[in-house]
Amino acid sequence: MTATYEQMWKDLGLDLVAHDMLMQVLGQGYQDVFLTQESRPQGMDYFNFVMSEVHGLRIKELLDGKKEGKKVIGSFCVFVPEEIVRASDATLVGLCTGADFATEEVEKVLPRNTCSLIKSAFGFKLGKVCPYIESADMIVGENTCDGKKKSYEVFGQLVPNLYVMDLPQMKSPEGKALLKAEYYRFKDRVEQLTGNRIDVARLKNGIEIVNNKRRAVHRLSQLRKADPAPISGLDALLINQVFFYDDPIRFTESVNKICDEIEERTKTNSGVAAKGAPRILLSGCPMAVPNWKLPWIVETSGAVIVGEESCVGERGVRNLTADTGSTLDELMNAIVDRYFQVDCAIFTPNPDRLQHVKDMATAYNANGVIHYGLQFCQPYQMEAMPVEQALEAASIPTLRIDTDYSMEDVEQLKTRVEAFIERLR
Ligand code: BJ8
Repeated sequence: MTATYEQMWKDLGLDLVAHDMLMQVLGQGYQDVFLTQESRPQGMDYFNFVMSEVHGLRIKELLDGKKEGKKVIGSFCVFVPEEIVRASDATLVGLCTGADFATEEVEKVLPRNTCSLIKSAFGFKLGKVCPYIESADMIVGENTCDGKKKSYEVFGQLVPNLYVMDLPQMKSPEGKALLKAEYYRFKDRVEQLTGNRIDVARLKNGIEIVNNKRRAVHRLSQLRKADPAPISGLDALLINQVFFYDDPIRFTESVNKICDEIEERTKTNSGVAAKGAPRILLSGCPMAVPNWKLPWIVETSGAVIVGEESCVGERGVRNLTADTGSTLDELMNAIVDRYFQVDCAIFTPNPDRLQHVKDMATAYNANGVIHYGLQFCQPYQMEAMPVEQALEAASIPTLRIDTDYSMEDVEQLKTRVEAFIERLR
């Protein structure tokens, strides 16, 4: 891949030496974590390919699209409405936030006690290793947690095209009105960027494309309820991660294809783990590529992950956007209604999330829940306690893990996870 795309990366301004190093680590990590798994569905070949070309062919596709006038919009949060981006014939991509990079440089501009996810975004920019950031015509930041909100003030000095979306903190009528106003402002900005006016037909089309993507992931989630689990949590997480990068129509087809295969598996009671293996629901902070540490520890300790209560998982895709409106305002209201249900921990109070975690544990027949909080993430770390209390009160065993992107605590985490799995047995 390196030779084929070297000029492209150079033109994007990447640091080729650092990028090469990143690709090597990523490739090795992928090999160790994913390709060593047994009984993977054949359909994972497609996702292996996507990952092998995540900085190659996919970037070339985006750049080819740009030559034809198609804009690329980068985002860090599931509150950025993809429907509006699609309606303007632009492409939305999730930006890299799943690994430590250029930490020394990052800590010159951000406090050390910033969560790994934010530091990662800065590291990929400062280290010049993310072709997505460099390809983006606009990068959307959002006022969610304090860390992100304040860090965008600094990020705005590193990139020329940052757009900040304000978001409510409470699920009140005033909060909803703010979201609506911000989505209209975003629509106007996207129209200005792309030169494409968003009308009813275009917005309906955008809604349909994104809903279909979500429907395919819902189908996969339903199939994961089977025992034995027909797909590993790692592979399902990977599919949820690719959701943010791939062409949406191709992604939908590929997920449906793997679901056909998995459906057959469930009919013959075959799976990736033994029937009755402990089943875990993960809950908490999003896990972006290549953050596979905790799922890898869990699934190499004898348990299988059957669901993710996460923005890279069910929180991000839970609801569809109604497409029945016949005016632009009705469709915009439907988009607002859909996103206003996202139960991110930045909301206060946030009772829906407690209910969703409990409901998911029951629906996926999970024996226990592991709450994953990134260090220095106040919203999720603070919410971990009520989540744990609510689950334990419902007799669902819960383990709270706070970690970061380093590998230093792997042994210690493994010991805790193994003890938890023992408890579930
Ligand atoms: S909707 S979860 S994607 S904000 S881990 S940066 S919260 S300190 S990522 Fe998120 Fe949107 Fe919410 Fe989802 Fe802050 Fe916590 Fe870091 Fe986080």
